[in-house]
Amino acid sequence: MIIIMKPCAAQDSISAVVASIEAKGLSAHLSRGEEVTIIGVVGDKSKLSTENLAVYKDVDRIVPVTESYKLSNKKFHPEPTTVKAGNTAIGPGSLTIMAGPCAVESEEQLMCIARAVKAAGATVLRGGAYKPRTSPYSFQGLEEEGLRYMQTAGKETGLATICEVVSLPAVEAAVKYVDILQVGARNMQNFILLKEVGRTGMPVLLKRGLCATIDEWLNAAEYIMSEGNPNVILCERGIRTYETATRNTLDLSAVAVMREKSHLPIIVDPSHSTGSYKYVPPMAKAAVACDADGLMIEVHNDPAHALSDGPQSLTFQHFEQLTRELKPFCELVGRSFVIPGNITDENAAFQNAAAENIAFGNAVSESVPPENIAIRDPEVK
Ligand SMILES: [Mn+2]
Repeated sequence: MIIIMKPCAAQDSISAVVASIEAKGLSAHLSRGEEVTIIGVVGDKSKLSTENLAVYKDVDRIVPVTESYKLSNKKFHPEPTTVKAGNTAIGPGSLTIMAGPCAVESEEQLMCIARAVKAAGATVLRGGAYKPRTSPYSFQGLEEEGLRYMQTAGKETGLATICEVVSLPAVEAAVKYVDILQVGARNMQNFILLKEVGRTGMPVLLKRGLCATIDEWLNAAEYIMSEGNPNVILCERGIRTYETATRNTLDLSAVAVMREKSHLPIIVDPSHSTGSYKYVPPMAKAAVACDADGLMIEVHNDPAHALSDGPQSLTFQHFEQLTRELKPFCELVGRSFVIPGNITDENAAFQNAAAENIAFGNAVSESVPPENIAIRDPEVK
């Protein structure tokens, strides 16, 4: 339930209600708005009699919260939440772009991508060090070595960093190196992992499961928040439907529904949801137009030779073009978005280097799965 205090309720009155809740062994969560303060109650509410609370001074009304998720519920916290990570803040008023390779492949590769995405307006560097792949024979990630490269790239560019964690040892390692932990779609209901990332207190990006309903997704967020961690960012990354023309089906209506149900920031991943670099720009624009707080986009210096998710990765050139095209959409929805630019020449040099395969070395390129190359346009063969 939530207890809505009268406008300008005295602090003594608020404290008295909180004390009575805590005396019954329940927890009280305060949300102070501009006009009213809301007190959310978490725990077995049968221990509390609403009649008793209603007579407390300055209590306006008591509203039951029927949803099983409480801390992530907008009724508990009507104002939108901003999550701070590294040098950036994810929430209302700005558009956050998280960009980078699907998988961290080498230090040089990550550095060149980090510089390119920063110049184009990204403020968060993504990169997988632990890759939960559909096939056990696919590249599984560089693990802690990849995390170290993420930290170096973050320090050198000033970008915040995000990396997926797939196990408890991965959480233990990642907290030392990156700014945001990501729980991937396949682990959305790995409740042990959710509790563990909750206990870190670090920002957590929670991707929606392939077949998860919005209620299940918010309950997963609740697992993290109930460990005392309010820094949860939601990420819509496409759901499984009967459609096979795209990798998944991007459910943009989830952004609108989340705005109504939750105060947590929500970002959209047009890369994994579509599976093709061609569909990333239009879906990215649609996500900004429907008021998402940010985007997560896979960018690679040489998509045809990417060790993971090459077909859906944008080149530097495509990514720069996309962020320029996103500017007017940001203005329409009242979100600030800055493109620092100015290192274009440097980017071009990196792309040339990639083309000559310096970043990878021949050993890696020989192991490229042929389907990664075949699926790309003739222009990037
Ligand atoms: Mn990927």
